[in-house]
Amino acid sequence: MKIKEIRVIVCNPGRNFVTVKVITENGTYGLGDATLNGREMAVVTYLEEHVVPCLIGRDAQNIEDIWQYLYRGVYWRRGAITMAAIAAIDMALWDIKGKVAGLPVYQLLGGKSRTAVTVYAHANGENIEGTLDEAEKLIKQGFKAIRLQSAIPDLAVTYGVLGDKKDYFELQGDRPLPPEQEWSTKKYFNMIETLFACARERFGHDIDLLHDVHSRLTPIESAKLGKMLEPYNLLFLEDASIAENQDNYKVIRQHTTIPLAIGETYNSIWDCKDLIQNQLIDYIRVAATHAGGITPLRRIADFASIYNVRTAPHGAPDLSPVCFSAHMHLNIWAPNFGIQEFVGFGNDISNKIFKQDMRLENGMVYVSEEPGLGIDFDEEEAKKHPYKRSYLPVCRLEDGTLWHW
Ligand code: EZ4
Ligand code: CO
Repeated sequence: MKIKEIRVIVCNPGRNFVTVKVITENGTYGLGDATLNGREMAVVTYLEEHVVPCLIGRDAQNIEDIWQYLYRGVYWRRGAITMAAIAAIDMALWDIKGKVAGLPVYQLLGGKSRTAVTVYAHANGENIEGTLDEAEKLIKQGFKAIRLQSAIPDLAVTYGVLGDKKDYFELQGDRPLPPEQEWSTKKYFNMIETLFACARERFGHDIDLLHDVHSRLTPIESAKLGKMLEPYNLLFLEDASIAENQDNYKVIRQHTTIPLAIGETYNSIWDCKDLIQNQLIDYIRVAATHAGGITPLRRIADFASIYNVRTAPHGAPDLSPVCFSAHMHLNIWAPNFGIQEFVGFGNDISNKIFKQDMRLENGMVYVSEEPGLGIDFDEEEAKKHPYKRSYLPVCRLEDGTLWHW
């Protein structure tokens, strides 16, 4: 089953998505996601210039060998750009294998470990009340787990709550240079405990609550936050401190029993290894798109399972529906699956481009039963919504110092 052609298509139904289509000689094709938010075109070039020429004529059935060939065969291993490129090829090959077998990908992984996948939704607000009003709407829709983020009073813009930059993603053409946001740990600490205290008072203790620090805190500040939030029983605290210095998590762990989650920026099992085997985290959040695809995510999940670490794949709006679908197949199989981040199935435009039949019911998502990943891609529709240069925000302290982001 030789690979005949590989197409790399960038579209923007609101966010940029890099989609890879691997086509075999007999016409079967598979889809993969190679989106690297804010650096999309670097991955496109990596694929077109360096990966595609190596794969034409190779047997699409040998997923493992192709993965090893692209990973080990390159002297320059790892890195976000390389791993996003490998990820997209890997997903597409699993998609093809499923189509050939006439089975959804989760069946190839070992079948279902659960009936559906519990997801957590985002409640973002300009203030505590606004965030809790959002949370209430989500609870009424049936969500059982909610991530709470609130803007910090007296700061220009807080990450995850874009404030006056909310319309950034509505802008047409190339977007302005990175939006700038402010950070003050002192002001954040004045707000954050109240947010969770009010949430527990208003919603009780049955609902699962989560929070993402976006790596804004030093380890000792994270430890303090963990202790501060312990009474409110969070499902996990995400990205408490920066991901590069994993010793941070030893410091945090010494001080607090709050469950910790990290990994959305990790590119390989090597990035996860020490945190997992030292049991310094409770949830590993690697994304299929950013850590090399389904093949390595399965390996990471198995490795994590022997150290009591559960999976909680990244699910932000800049991961395409192809990645979400790949996560769904992994989630429904992984014995140590924890929870999936979920921001909806996309807008009207993206739903015309990416066609899928996953469904949300009572805070749980049901996997597609179609062969392969269960997702299709309308190239003509995609062409109507071309790439727009966009950036992630940067973060400064109030005196102008560039902070963790
Ligand atoms: O900042 O996906 O948990 N979700 C997040 C996201 C990430 C973006 C980066 O591209 O932290 O909002
Ligand atoms: Co995050």
